[in-house]
Amino acid sequence: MERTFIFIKPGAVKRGLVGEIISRIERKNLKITALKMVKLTKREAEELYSVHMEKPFFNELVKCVTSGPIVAAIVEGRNVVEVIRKLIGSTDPVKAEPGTIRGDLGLDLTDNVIHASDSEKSFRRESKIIFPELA
Ligand code: 3AN
Repeated sequence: MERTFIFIKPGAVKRGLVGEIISRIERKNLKITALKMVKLTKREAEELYSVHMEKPFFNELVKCVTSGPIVAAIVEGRNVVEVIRKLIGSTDPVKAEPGTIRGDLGLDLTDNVIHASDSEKSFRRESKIIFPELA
């Protein structure tokens, strides 16, 4: 069965949205197969977002995701990479459709509620940073 990696960003954890977000994922009939609350180190955050290293928002992004604990999960289900990306909505919560996680729960572009891998290759790379014991 296909798997993907997600993490709930520090702002959403602080706002008490973990239950709401996990519940939306479960209600879609996707399965949470691993779950962890951690505070990312600067190095882990830089590795996680290494594809954005040259972007002007890179430092702000690393600062944001290391500002407090995140809740990371591995999620399993049919076409889960695509399904989760649809559930979470567009990168900018202002543009994300109502009904999506970012559309309903977010407003900030950097602290945009949740991250989800955009491919199986990204899933393998990203998940082993947080769940090395499962690699
Ligand atoms: P997504 O998370 O929807 O796959 P990416 O991979 O393009 O989006 O960007 C990774 C993260 O970088 C986003 N989740 C967001 O937090 C941040 N980000 C993307 N674009 C911008 C931007 N223009 N300004 C600030 N932060 C951004």
